[in-house]
Amino acid sequence: MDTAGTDRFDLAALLGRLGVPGDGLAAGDLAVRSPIDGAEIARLPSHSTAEVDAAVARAAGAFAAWRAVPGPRRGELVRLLGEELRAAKDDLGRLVTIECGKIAEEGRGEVQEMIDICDFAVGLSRQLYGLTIASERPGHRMMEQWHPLGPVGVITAFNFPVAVWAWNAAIALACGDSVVWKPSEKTPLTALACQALFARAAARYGADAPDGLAQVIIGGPEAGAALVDHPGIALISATGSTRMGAAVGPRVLARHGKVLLELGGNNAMIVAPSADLQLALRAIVFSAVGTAGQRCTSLRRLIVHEEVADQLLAALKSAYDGISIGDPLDPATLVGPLIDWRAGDEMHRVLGVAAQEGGTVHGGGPVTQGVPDGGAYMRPAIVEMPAQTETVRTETFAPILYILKYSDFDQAIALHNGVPQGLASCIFTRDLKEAERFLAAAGSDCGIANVNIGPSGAEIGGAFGGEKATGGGRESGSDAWKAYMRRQTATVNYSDDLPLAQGIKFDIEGD
Ligand code: UN1
Repeated sequence: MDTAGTDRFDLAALLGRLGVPGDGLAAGDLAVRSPIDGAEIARLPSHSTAEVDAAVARAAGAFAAWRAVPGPRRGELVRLLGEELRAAKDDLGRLVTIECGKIAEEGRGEVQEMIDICDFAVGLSRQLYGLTIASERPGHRMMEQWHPLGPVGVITAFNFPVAVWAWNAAIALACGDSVVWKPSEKTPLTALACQALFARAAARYGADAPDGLAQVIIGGPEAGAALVDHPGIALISATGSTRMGAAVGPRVLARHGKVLLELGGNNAMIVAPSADLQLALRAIVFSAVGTAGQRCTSLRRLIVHEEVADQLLAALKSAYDGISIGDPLDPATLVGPLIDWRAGDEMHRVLGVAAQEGGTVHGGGPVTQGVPDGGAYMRPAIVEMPAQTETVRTETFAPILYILKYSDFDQAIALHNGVPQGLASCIFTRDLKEAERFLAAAGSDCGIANVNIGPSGAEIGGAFGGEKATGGGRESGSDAWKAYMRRQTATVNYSDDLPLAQGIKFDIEGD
């Protein structure tokens, strides 16, 4: 099945264990490449618009049946999916590494994130509760109830090729919705593997899991657009760039659909003079170079107090020098390749612009020794910037960390919030007042704000998402499930009278 001729990753056996049928993986129009060496690993047929329509029709049928299944029974299917994921953790994690290039440890971590959200959704399936609200009318009861919403369209990015689907699918299924998933065209194999694991869970579950409950659409932007514009999709949950979100959002709203957007971040850390610098250093390195800087939560801006800037920068440079860059399947590697050379070239271009804007660039070039040929292996870069220029304000999906200095706390907050995006943020400080000011209304304007923790690597239990150009959506934990259900305010009159709200009198003849 390996279109390069040799099955260098033992992919056929891996896909076989995951339950992905071997036929049809080598003859399509969509070339799939491993970022490890840039060579082709599969060719999948893209779905046509007519096939997207057919999938949505199946999803509508599945929804009609699934919404009538009691919530806790729906949770049982998600529990079985979690079991399948536990059993397949190493295999699916390896496939994630082969297809998107993140290191093996992070590939497995991503599958763990799927297992965690399944566990969460199983509990949630017994907790889809609403409020009772004090009615102003005598003999009346007012309540809020939550009903399944409809087929959910999930559009995901290459960098978390499986976890973000699980955040959506586990919650949507528990909420009584069907799911149609359009993964990134760069990572369709992991999607087929998830689909196969879901099919295993559904086969164990029983007949009340209807056909078409979870489906995958393979293809590029046209397939995504067909889903976005389809009136049968009640909610589009889309993860990607701010540009993609600006295109998708209005199109869904124009057809009165619902939208949940997880778009770009430009995440910062403030390092205060009282910070534990050793702790900060570890958090910076993980969040700035982990996943090769390709998380939406990756650390991109370091806003450091001038008193500790030199010391921290020296420690950072030496930590960066020691980072092992190479084959992500090698357990000793901390930084794997970028997704492709387009991303590598873009990193190179952006560093050039940053230098023109007055930045001093450390690192950042391609790595050619000790790495597999063909992959976009780049040395992570640190860039000392004189100001928060347009380049700093723009998200580049690569391991570039801009350093800005500050002298007073208000200035640090102003720099921190002075970007279009608003996803993840953090401060390292031992000063309680600073920590609280960072978390207060006039502090960080982001959806995620941490104290003495880096911006990336959020747990599934909280709501995940951000403000401003990040799109405003929330998924995963907390009450993010409410986006996947429709809210109904219901009032019941158990009196013998018909009092009107607001005390309005509207007596008809004969009263
Ligand atoms: C993403 O990069 O799209 O908080 C998701 C994190 C992960 C999820 C990242 N739990 O870094």
